Amino acid sequence: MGPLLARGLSQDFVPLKSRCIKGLADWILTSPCQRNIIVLAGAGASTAAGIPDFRSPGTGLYDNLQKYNLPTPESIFSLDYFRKAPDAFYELARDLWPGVQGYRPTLTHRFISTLDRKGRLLRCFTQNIDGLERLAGVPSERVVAAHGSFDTATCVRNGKSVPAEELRQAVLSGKEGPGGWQSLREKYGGLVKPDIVFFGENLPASFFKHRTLDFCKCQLLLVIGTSLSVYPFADLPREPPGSCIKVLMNREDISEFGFDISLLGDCDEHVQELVTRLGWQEVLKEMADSKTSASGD
Ligand code: CNA
Repeated sequence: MGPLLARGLSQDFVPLKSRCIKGLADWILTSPCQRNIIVLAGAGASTAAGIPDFRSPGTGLYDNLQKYNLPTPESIFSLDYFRKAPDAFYELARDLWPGVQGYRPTLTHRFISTLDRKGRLLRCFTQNIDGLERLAGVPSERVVAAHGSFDTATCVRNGKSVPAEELRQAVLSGKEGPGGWQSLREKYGGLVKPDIVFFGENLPASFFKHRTLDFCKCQLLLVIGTSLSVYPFADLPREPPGSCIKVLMNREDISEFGFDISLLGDCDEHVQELVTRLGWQEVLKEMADSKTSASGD
């Protein structure tokens, strides 16, 4: 065992025997069965569902916003720009609103849910706003939606809460007309936005609460499908104790974060190998069943 693999051992800490999927599977199977795993998820966990990420060259949302004529790609999630020109965000929100396009959880989401069912998941911190972790069965209390969600909505002018369903209907109805977002604006005295976190806005209180409470218990950190370029989320890999094993599953290498295992490529492919080695065939079966029911067979 190398010195790095043995660092900071506590009594109930199982060291990593090898820096590969097999080593990871062995660790999960042999470490004491308690909630000691934290997942940090990003848009890459959902690309296999058909939802583009932000920054992948060519396919990412930031390379495909030309039709909105934005000053910068980030403007679409900027509060100042939204106040001046809300049309672009409202149009995009039609596609992103969970349930509207019928996006289904990926193998990665189902694996996270299985970690929970097996009593291993302490928390899933997600930057995603697609709600697919919960759709895969991860209980709400195990998910920290660090960049907010479409579950609630607020008027950006006066802070009034607005029923999310009312906003959803307005977004789907478009700008004009009795049910459109202009009439919602008039009704509430200002533009209404879902409580997803725009650039410059505060993260939800649950992010700070669980950042403080959870990471000291974390023995395995799984970082999946994120460029780790949005802060303060990108600081989270530095939170666990030194003994924590850190694993990356991502298409691009972000080794500056000091991972013990870097599994580059599609996360679903690594998850497939991992669940096979774990003997958790139910994850693959669930995935196959969901594909069958989605295709109406
Ligand atoms: P990002 O900056 O676009 O990075 C995505 C990362 O995932 C990149 O490093 C890709 O290489 C990698 N990636 C893409 N597909 C895969 C795959 N199949 N397997 C493994 N890796 C893959 O997105 P981040 O999540 O890092 O940035 C945070 C933003 C993105 C948050 O504010 C989110 O709200 C926002 N976002 C969310 C969604 C969603 O909810 N599904 C979609 C697009 C953007």
